[in-house]
Amino acid sequence: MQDAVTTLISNYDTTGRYLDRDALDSLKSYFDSGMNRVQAAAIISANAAGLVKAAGKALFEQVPELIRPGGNAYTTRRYAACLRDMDYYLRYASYSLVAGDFDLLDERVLAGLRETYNSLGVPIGPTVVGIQILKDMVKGQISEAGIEETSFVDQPFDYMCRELSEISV
Ligand SMILES: CCC1=C(C)/C(=C/C2=NC(=C\c3[nH]c(/C=C4\NC(=O)[C@H](C)[C@H]4CC)c(C)c3CCC(=O)O)/C(CCC(=O)O)=C2C)NC1=O
Repeated sequence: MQDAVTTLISNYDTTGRYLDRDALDSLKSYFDSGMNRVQAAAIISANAAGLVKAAGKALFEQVPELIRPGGNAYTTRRYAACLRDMDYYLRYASYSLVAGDFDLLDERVLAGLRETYNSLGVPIGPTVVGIQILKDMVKGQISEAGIEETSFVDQPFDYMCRELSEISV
């Protein structure tokens, strides 16, 4: 599992180079955004249960077929599994925000997910909608907390959506 710093260092180490201007610029921007990343993770941790509940509610309002007979989130067990998956996406997004890297998303979340979802008939499109709703809710809370520049928050959520959609083709 890599973070922004270990990824960068291992790239330079592979070719035996000292850190150059590009490396230092990218390290500087990682550390400059560090406090905001940590604060974003703190806000997510403190509000996780409420965020997952609200995002699930919004998803089922937007795509009500999911919780009707025949829908993939129909029955209490599958409804709960769906919210649990939303909780996974949120928790791993918070780790990835701190790490400044997607490696842990590949390794811990996305590996083998397509096969699992396909074999259980879990629809990718609505899952992506759910992740986007989570993202927007998180961004709302983060800007309420006074962080003006929230675009860094998009990255892990968008990455998971992109990878999920691509591998589902
Ligand atoms: C931390 C990494 C990780 C992920 C991501 C993960 C996902 C994951 N979701 C699963 C199931 C599931 N996932 C869903 C999710 C949904 N159904 C919908 O209609 C919605 C679109 C969506 C919620 C947004 C459902 C309903 C199931 C149960 C499907 C079934 O058993 O029939 C399963 C099958 C095993 C199980 O039920 O626990 C896995 C492995 N597990 C992991 O360890």
